[in-house]
Amino acid sequence: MATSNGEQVIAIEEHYWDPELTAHVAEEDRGGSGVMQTKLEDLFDARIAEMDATGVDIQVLSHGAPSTQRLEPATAAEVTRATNDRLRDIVAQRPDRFAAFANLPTPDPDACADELSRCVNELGFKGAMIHGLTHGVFFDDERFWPVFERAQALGVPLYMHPAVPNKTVVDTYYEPYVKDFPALLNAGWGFTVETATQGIRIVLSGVLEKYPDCNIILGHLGEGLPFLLWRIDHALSRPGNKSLSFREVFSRNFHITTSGNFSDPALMCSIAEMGADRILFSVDYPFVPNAPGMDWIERVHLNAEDKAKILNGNAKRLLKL
Ligand code: GRE
Ligand code: ZN
Repeated sequence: MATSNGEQVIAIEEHYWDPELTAHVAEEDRGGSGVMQTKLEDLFDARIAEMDATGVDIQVLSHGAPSTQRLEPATAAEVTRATNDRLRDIVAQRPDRFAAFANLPTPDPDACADELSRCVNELGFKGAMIHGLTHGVFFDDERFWPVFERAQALGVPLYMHPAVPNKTVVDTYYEPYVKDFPALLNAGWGFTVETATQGIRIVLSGVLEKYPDCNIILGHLGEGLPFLLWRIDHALSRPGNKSLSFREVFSRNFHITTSGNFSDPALMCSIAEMGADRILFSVDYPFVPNAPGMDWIERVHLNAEDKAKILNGNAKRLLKL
């Protein structure tokens, strides 16, 4: 295991599916079927064999999109608690290979902060992951601010993951192309637009002024935001806009991961904007296989110190692994 020069490999956006949770999610909202479903639901055999074969030491497990974000409000808290308990049992079987991010019952905002505390304090989880909007509401909504407060108090990060966009967005932006290019709605583009928007809205909301030690993680090398940071920052500083340094907040509160974006130029841009201390390795298994991610990070042109931070050091610090 590990890389060829012995560096431990921690991958932090690695998905699974809980069949009992999936039963509560509408079929068109589920992000996979067939072979993908088999891989998502396999936790121990094919998954660990592929980790062994490619050198991934630890997967920080998270549910696939949309996780618990589209549950009915009345049952969200209960279904989410049961899902998190089962995830704890999975990690407990292989604590040497797995850690976990909590699912939060966002359809019932008042239940989220306490579930985060329970997951961190009692189940040993390392943070939480949110998948897109909750019944049309972004996570920067003030109803979710207690989660930012709690994450800061607990010292754990909140990972903003994509989900398939709202129907109105799909119809207006993508509809004529979806039949021939279904991935346009997810990793091909729709995911990126929605999650970059979520990241920007979190900065604009002011929640990170109130909870300045709260850490936010974005996957896919920051959903394009490092590349656009200068332009966003410059435009939002023009007269007529409220006073806010977008760059300052983004650089202080955000970390990004390499999930599903194994691009040398995109990584170089991200390091130039954010620094190697803010970049964490991840694959996005099983939507993306481990091998291309591991091949890429092995050969990418970085000094050994920065590579070690990206492969494990930053994750150990941010997730307290
Ligand atoms: C992902 O995490 O990358 C993902 C999903 C669901 C569908 C497609 C996809 O979670 O790429
Ligand atoms: Zn993912």
